[in-house]
Amino acid sequence: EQLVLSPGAVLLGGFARAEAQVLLQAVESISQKAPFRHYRTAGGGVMAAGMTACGPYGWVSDGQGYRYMQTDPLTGQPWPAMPALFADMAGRAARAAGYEGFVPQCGLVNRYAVGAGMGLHQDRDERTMQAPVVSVSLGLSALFLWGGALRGSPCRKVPLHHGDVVVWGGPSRCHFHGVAPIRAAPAVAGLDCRYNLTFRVVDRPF
Ligand code: MD5
Ligand code: FE
Repeated sequence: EQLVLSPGAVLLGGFARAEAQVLLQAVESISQKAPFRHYRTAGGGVMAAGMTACGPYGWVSDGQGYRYMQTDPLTGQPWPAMPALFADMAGRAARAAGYEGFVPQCGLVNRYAVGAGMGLHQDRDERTMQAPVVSVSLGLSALFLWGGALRGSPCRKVPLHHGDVVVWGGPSRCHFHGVAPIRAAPAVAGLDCRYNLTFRVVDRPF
């Protein structure tokens, strides 16, 4: 089912559910080459979500700030290649939401253990804010916190479940957002954590 959350933001309920197991196998293979790690925040804390990436660019954070890099600082190697099924799925989801020609340059993988969340922030490290961000939820459910253009704007709470895909484009692309701490629950699809795959265009015109 398709739900327009606001102009440009579309929730595709269960869109990736049938592909979840192969997506998860690809996550496993990526994390063998580029292990999950916990980056430091600008404020000096440590992010609760473990992160890795695939494709030409990976998002990283260290003492020098937030940015995209073409190599993994942990291994010194290029990030693992973007699996064809990732790029294909992201392209199909974007098209279903009304965005034609979405070809991601970064597949960021976030892993949330029970109790882990992500504070309110904007995604603004991409040179191109024209392209949407496609995000895929796998495993345990999350309560997504969806704010507005200002940090102080009220947040909507959007439950995201295994297999749900959200395409964040148009005005919503720059909204503040976060993830409430993941609540303990019976395993979903054999997972006792939540993964979120987010697909981004980093520096190509869209
Ligand atoms: C997550 N990850 O569930 C989310 C999914 C991140 C991050 O926020 O930065 O890794 S991406 C959700 C998103 C992206 C772009 C815009 C908006 C939401 N939005 O307007 O709410 O791990
Ligand atoms: Fe974000």
